[in-house]
Amino acid sequence: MSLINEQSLKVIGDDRGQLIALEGNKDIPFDIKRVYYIYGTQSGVARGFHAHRNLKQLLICVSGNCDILLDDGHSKETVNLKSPDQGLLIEGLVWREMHNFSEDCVLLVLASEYYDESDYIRCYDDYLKQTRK
Ligand code: T46
Repeated sequence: MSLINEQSLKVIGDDRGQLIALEGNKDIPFDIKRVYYIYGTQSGVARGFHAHRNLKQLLICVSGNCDILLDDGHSKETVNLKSPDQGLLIEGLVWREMHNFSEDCVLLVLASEYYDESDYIRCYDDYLKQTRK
């Protein structure tokens, strides 16, 4: 089974342009407790390099593009997020890295929980141990 769970977001368009509306527990499979966005990432810089114990997230590149690498401890897959109507759902114990941010990239993230540093696994060796329990 693929690690990449892409969600095609419904676009409401008319002659003025496009609009996408996302409602928790309707358009996405969790209640939205937190929203954050990443932008201005310097060329050649990668982010992420962690997994989450419980968090569910939907990632959307609302401008520009970037690569998201997902790793379940057995296999790795990379998806290029490049369109505002393309969502990437990440749930479960999955290691994630973000690479190749375009200069204009704005990565919007909808999250199922409030920020909690104790939910992060930031050491890859610890992550692998967790996946092999
Ligand atoms: C993820 C990927 C896709 C907060 O204070 N509140 C927040 O809601 C977040 C997300 C971060 N922070 C603080 C924690 C760090 O001191 O902001 C700093 C940078 O966070 P971090 O290094 O974790 O950022 P990324 O880009 O590596 O990862 C982020 C999310 O943290 C993570 O949950 O899945 O984006």
